[in-house]
Amino acid sequence: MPHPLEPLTADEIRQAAAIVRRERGVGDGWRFASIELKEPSKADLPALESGRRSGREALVVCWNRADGQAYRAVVSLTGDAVSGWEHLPGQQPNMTVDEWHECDEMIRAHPAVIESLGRRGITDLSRVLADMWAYGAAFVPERYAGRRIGWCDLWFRGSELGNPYAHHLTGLHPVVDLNTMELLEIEDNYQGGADPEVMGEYLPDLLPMRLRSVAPLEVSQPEGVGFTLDGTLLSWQNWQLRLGFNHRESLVLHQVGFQDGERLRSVAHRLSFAEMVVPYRDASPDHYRRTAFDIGEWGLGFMTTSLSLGCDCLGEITYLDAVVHDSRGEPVTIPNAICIHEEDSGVLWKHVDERAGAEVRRARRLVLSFHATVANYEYLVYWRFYQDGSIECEVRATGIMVTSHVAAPGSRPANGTVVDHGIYAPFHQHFIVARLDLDVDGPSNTVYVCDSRPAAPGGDDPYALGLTVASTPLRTEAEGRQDYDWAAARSWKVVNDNAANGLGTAVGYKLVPSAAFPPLLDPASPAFRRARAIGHTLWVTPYREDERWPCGDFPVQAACDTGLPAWTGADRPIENTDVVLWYVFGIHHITRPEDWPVMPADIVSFWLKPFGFFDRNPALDVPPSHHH
Ligand SMILES: [Cu+2]
Repeated sequence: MPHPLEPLTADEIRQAAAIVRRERGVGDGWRFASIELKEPSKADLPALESGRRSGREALVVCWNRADGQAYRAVVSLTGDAVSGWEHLPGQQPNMTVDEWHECDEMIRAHPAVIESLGRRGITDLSRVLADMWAYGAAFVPERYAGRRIGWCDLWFRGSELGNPYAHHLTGLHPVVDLNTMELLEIEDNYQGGADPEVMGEYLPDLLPMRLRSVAPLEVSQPEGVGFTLDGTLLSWQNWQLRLGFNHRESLVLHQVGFQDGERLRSVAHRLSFAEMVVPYRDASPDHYRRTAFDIGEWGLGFMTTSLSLGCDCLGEITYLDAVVHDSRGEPVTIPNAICIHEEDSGVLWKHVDERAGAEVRRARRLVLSFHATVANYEYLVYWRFYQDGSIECEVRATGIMVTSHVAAPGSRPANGTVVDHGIYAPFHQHFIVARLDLDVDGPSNTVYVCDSRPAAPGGDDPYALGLTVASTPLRTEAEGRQDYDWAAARSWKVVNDNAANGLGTAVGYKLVPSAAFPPLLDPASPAFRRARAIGHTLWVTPYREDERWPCGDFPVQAACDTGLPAWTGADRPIENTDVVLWYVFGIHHITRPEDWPVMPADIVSFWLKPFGFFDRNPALDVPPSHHH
C-alpha cells in the first residue's frame, strides 16, 4: 500500500481519466487540465496511515472544448467511480502544455502570419516561435468575452540553435481561440525597419568570445550519503519528512518533523509554493497584457524539467522521477525531477579559546530541489534543512528576460532598461506565495508579530539603551494581514502556547522575513485586483482542506482574486488553532544589462528558525571533522 500522501502513479492517472471518460462522457473533444492526488484532510490522515481506513482519491479538472464548460471531479480510485462532479461555470482551468504546442504550430502555419512575417523579411518558419500567454479578464477584448483566449509573442532565432528569445518581432501579436485553435486576429504595428543588431546568444559555439578556464571542483562522499529514503520518507540528521509532488506546486514537503531525543516533534504539516504572480510594469502594446501566474496558469509541476548530474547538482545525488500528464489524460514521466543531496555549508559554530584552542564544527545541509522552466524563465527552488533546526527556502531566477525593440533608435524607455543595441527589458516583479502549514509541536498554534522597539530616555535607562520586543498575538484573519516593517525589524513567530520548553517558555518557530517587497501597484489596477494576495507580506488563515490557491482556484482570465482576500473576509479566529501562513516574497526585477542575454541567477530566500523550540543550541552534538 502506498502512503496516503504519495503522488498519483502513472497507472492511477490513467485510471482516473478512464473513470471520468466512462462515467461522464468525457470524450475526444475534451481536455484534462489537471489530475492529482486528492490529499486526505489532516483529520482523516491518521486513520489512513495506520491502515484502519483505506481509499485513494483523485481530483480531476477537465473541460469540453465544444462549449467551454469546465468540471471538477472527485474520483474514487479504490471504488472505481466518480464520487463528485462539480460544474464550474465561467471558469477557465489552467493552461496546458498541449495548447501551447498546438498554438505554436497553428500560428507558424497560418497564411496571415506567414504574410506578416514575410513583410519583415522572415521566410524560414522553422526559426519562428509563437509563445502563447494567458490573459487576465480585463485585457481580453470585449468581443471575445467568455472564450478561452491566448495571445502570443513571435520570436525569431538568429540560427537553428540560436536563442529563441533573442529577436522579438515587436508589434506582432496573434490572438487565438484556444478551444477551436483558430487565429482570431493579428495585431501588427510593423512600421518598417530592420531587426536590431544584438548579441543574444549563450551557446558556446555561438559566442563571440573564447571560454575562460576553470579548474575542476569535485565533491565526493566516499562512504555514501548521510540520508535514507524509504519510498517518499526521507530521514537525515534528526530531520524526517515526506516528499510529495503535483502538477501545480511541483515539490511538496509533508509532515516535517525533528527527532529530539525520544520524541519525533512536528514542525510543519505541509510546505509548498502556492502561487507566483509576475506583473510586467510597462503599459506599451507589447507588454501591457503580461500578468503571468506561473503556478495558477501553467503549474510548476507541469513545468518541472529533468536535472542532470554534475551540472544542475554536484556531489552524491539521489533523483526522484515525477509523473504529470498531458491534456488527453495520459501520464507523462519527468525523469530526475527532484534532486536530494547533502552539501557542505561552511562553519556551523566555532570558538577559539587560549587554553582549549579552536573548536570548530562544519555545517552541512540537506537540499531538496527542482527546476521549472516557464517559457523564457527558469525558477530553481531549494528547500534546505540544517543541523541546527533551521529551514531555508531559496529561489533562483534565471533564463532569458522578455525584451522588445525601443520605440525609436537611441530612445530610453521609462519602464525598462536598454540591455542591448535597440532592445530593452521591461521592469517586472516575481511575487511568490509560499504556503506554510506549520504545526509546531502539534496543530494548535498562534502567530505573534514581533516588533523591536527602542527605549525612551529616562527612568532607570538614562542612556536610552534598552531594546524591547513587543510580541502581539494575531487573533483574527484581519490582524493576520501583515506587512513588513523595517522600522521595527519585524518578524513573526509561530508559537505553541500549549507546549513549554525546559526554560518554561512556549515553543516556537520564527519566520525570518527576507526578500519581501511592496507591490507598488494601484489597488484599483486590473493586475492588482486579480492578485490581491500580493498586497501583504504575510497572511494567516485557519487550516481548511480546500483553501489551497491564494489567487483563486482558476486565475486564468480571472477578474479578481477569489483566494486569500475572499477567505480572510470572514475574519475567522486564528488564535491557538491550526494555522496556515502565506508568505509573499520574491524578486523585484529592475532589469540590468548584465541580465542579458541569459540572466545570472538572482537569489532570494527566507528562513524558518527554531525560537525556543529547543532548550539550547541543538547542534552541540555535531562531531568535529577529520583534520587533514
Ligand atoms: Cu525577472
